[in-house]
Amino acid sequence: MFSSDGIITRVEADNETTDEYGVNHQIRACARGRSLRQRTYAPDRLKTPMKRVGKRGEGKFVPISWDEAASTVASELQRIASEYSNKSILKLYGTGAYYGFSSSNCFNRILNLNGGFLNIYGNYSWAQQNEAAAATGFGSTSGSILLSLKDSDLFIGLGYNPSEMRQSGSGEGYDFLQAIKANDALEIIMIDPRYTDSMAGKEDNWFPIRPGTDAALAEGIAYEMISSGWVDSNSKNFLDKFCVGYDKDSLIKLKAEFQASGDPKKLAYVPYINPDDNYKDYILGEGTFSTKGPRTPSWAAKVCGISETNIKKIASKIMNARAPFIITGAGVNRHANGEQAMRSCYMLSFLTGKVGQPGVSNGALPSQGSLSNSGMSGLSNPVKESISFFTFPDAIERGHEMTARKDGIRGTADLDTPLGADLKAIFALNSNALINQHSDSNGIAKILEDDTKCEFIVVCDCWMTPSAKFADILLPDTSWLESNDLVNDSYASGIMGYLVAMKAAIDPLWECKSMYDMCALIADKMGKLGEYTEGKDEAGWLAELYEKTRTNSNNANAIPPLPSTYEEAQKQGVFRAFDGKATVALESYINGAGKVNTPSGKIEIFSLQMAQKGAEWEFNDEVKGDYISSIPMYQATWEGYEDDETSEDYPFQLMGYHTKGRTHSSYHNVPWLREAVEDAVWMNPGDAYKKGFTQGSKVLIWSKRGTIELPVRVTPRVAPGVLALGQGAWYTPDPSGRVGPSGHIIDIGGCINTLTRYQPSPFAKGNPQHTNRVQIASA
Ligand SMILES: Nc1nc2c(c(=O)[nH]1)N[C@H]1C(S)=C(S)[C@@H](COP(=O)(O)OP(=O)(O)OC[C@H]3O[C@@H](n4cnc5c(=O)[nH]c(N)nc54)[C@H](O)[C@@H]3O)O[C@H]1N2
Ligand SMILES: Nc1nc2c(c(=O)[nH]1)N[C@H]1C(S)=C(S)[C@@H](COP(=O)(O)OP(=O)(O)OC[C@H]3O[C@@H](n4cnc5c(=O)[nH]c(N)nc54)[C@H](O)[C@@H]3O)O[C@H]1N2
Ligand SMILES: [Mo]
Repeated sequence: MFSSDGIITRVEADNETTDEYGVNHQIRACARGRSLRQRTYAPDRLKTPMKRVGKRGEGKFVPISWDEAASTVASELQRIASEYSNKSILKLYGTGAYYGFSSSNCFNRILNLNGGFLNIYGNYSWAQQNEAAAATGFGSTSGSILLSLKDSDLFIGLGYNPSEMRQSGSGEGYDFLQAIKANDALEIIMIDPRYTDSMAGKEDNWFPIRPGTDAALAEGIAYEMISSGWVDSNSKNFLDKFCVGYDKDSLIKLKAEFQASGDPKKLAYVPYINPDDNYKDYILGEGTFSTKGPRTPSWAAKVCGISETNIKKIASKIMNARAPFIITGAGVNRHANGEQAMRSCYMLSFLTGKVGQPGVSNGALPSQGSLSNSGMSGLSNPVKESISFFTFPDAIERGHEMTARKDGIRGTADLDTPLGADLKAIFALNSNALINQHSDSNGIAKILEDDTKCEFIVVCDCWMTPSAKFADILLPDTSWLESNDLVNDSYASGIMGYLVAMKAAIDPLWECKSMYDMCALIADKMGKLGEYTEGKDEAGWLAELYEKTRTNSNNANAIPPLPSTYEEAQKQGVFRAFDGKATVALESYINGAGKVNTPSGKIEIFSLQMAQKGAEWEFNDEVKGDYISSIPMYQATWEGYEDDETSEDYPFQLMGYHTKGRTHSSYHNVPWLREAVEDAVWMNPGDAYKKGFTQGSKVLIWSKRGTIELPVRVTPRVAPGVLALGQGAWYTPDPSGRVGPSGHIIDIGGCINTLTRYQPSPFAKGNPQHTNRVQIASA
């Protein structure tokens, strides 16, 4: 970072160290990091606190003093808690600022000093896969570390794109590249509707697949493995010993064992164990599944779009591989059937019977290295109830009646005790999920416009985003180049973990304040300043948190070692640690005597929790695919490939992907990046020809929920029948009020969430944002 007279003039990436991979490689910045100067000085930076003057969402504000902003927030917080309930206050999901000290924990402190707030569980990234993996018996990011690819001979990635979504010189994308370079014998198969940068010639085969149909592919492969007798002679012992639910016998045995256990927890599951619901019968179309028919490759081919021959080819490669390493990426999970799709793909690894061996993984995302930084405590929250992060619109409209049975509410006394409060205040902190990153932007805008429903919205951001326009009070944060802080690699560093002792490059711009300082002002107005600061100023907190970080045993291997004071650490800047062990997923379970964390203690092909919730919870019959199956099953859903209801009016499947040009909506307002990475919808040449589109021509895309306008990129890099659009562009209803074919004002910003549907997934109540049916025409 170069600055003169307090102004940043140039940003340079990490050029310290000798840059040896696996020793001290450089954490080189991606395009986003390199564009920070434009981002920091963007014309739409929030410069002063503001309050809304027009209709909510109109974007009309007037500047106010910090004193007025803090008083308003403090008094509204107190009013809403006493007039309604602490459960009426929500801190919205938000990922814009990860750093440690001045994190959104500052807001947790003031919200908790006010008596607490409604919790959320889950996240937009991994909601469905976290539940799928937990139900199976592991963590969704507990896969073998990429270093162990050296022992593998076959890699299969389903919706796995580390080169674009884990960039930077220390990211998983770089690890992946190094790992495949180090193993010439490795065969690479990629399954994705898009031809991604993770391929770009490095793959042996790309099989384009229809979005939301990976489970069908997995079942076609499973059929080959089972019907050929391969499983019986190669992996049946493994499945019997480490898993439950592969066949009927395993479930009969489990049921008897649970019945005899006398353990009330186990006894409670007994009514839900139905041995007829077993994976083998389902795949072969036997037993109670005989009416469904077998899940043959020819059946699978019709659903997923990969030919029968190719499905058989993939199956035989898996059977013949010495050490198959399979990863199912989170693109597969962000669908209406994400939970079951992930579980189905995990099956491919377990069917081989080789999980736990060198070079083999369990289907989950690979484990990462990490150094730890200590954060400030958010204090404890007296409110015990939580909603899924995704269901805040429901909590506004009908929070009082939401229950565990209908809405997956957690922390209530029982399945039918209602949450008992509507949402009245939202704190959107480093979040654009209020409008832009949530589903159905037009729908949520309509709910928020009515300020008698949610009465108070606070947005703390650095820029005037689509969500910021919906604030009642806008709090301008310092950007991280204006902050002293201690930050780690977050959860996504790649194999090398690191810590950065940040030193502000410039002073806070305009009237921006750090979250720590703005919350101190609010705490003061609440009469809780002492409890908030615990008698420390910013430097005091940093010194204390640094000391905790320095003595954390997880950081003992940092290079260089952490010096004794925070100031010295800031001089050094970056600390790294690379653990060279080729850690293998579930190694200790398979090769030890332990258990996994499921009710049965085994890998659950038949999930007891899913069986129970599937039977107890209430689902909507009118929503195709709204049910939970006890075994992994391909689930045809609303607006999926097989949805007849929408196929005529909305013939294309549309999925968003995480683009190199942004982090979600962050960095959208950086002109360099808009120039570098085009925002256009990808369409297959055959489809474009039929529509008569030429390269770059403007198109309208619409769903039942909205219309967007943007250019088309005609490219064979996307499967026929599928449209792909980088997610995160800013929702911008045409100021001239032009209405599109959907009957809504056209979003000229091209935000994919103008088209997506708000429909929580069955189990996780998560975001199905890659599942959409749309129509497209020339603009
Ligand atoms: N259709 C579709 N929608 C999606 C996804 C998808 O794949 N498709 N992906 C989903 C996923 S995985 C996620 S994680 C969510 C992400 O959703 P969000 O967490 O909302 O992420 P961003 O859009 O990056 O918004 C972060 C906000 O933080 C602000 N910000 C950045 N730096 C700072 C700072 O230093 N201080 C403060 N106060 N604010 C700052 C940014 O300006 C931005 O408004 O989106 C989800 N939405
Ligand atoms: N550059 C950049 N990096 C990012 C982000 C960003 O916005 N920009 N966001 C970060 C965050 S918070 C997250 S959660 C991660 C998200 O990381 P991911 O969830 O992995 O990202 P996606 O792009 O949604 O999906 C990955 C791939 O899955 C494919 N895909 C989508 N649907 C299907 C399907 O049904 N089947 C198959 N086989 N493939 C499918 C997509 O085409 C894409 O290539 O990325 C992180 N990294
Ligand atoms: Mo995410």
